[in-house]
Amino acid sequence: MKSLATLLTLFFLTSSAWASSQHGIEAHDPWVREAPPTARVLAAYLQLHNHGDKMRTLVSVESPSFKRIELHRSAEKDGMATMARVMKIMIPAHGKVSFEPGSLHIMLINPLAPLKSGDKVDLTLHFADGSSLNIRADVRRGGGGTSGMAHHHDPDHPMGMQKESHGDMKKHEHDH
Ligand SMILES: [Cu+2]
Repeated sequence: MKSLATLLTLFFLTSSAWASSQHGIEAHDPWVREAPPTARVLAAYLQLHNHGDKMRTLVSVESPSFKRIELHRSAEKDGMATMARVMKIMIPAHGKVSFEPGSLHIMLINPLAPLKSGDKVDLTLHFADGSSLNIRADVRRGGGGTSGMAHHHDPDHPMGMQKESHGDMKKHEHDH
């Protein structure tokens, strides 16, 4: 009887540890911020941990739920919210990178169907070495309600996404 309990415990331990470690990159808490049903862009956030001995470079993200996906970084400059496209993101060996509101985010452009809290979004992260990582993000309400910063709009989605141009950060879109 005791051994059965041990076996069960082992089973649960292994099945939860099995979750998302692949190629040394682990994705923590992937989520997509809920937006009004008419929104043309949404933002996804997560933390990427690199458990490997080599630096890894995230170069693109794909999803069956969106037409196009870009990597973006938001910043505040002289009180103005700015956003720039980033062509690659390095995750140092044994390091991590956080995608979070007001900073790095995965910009999901042109949803094929409206998404609401509780929905799931499948994302495939592609790395420079040709490997990829499949993750599933939860759609949920953003904000978190901390601190006195009550934003009435999402700082990561000003309108007119298509028009933004950031000559200096932008390289060719097809560099393979
Ligand atoms: Cu963006």
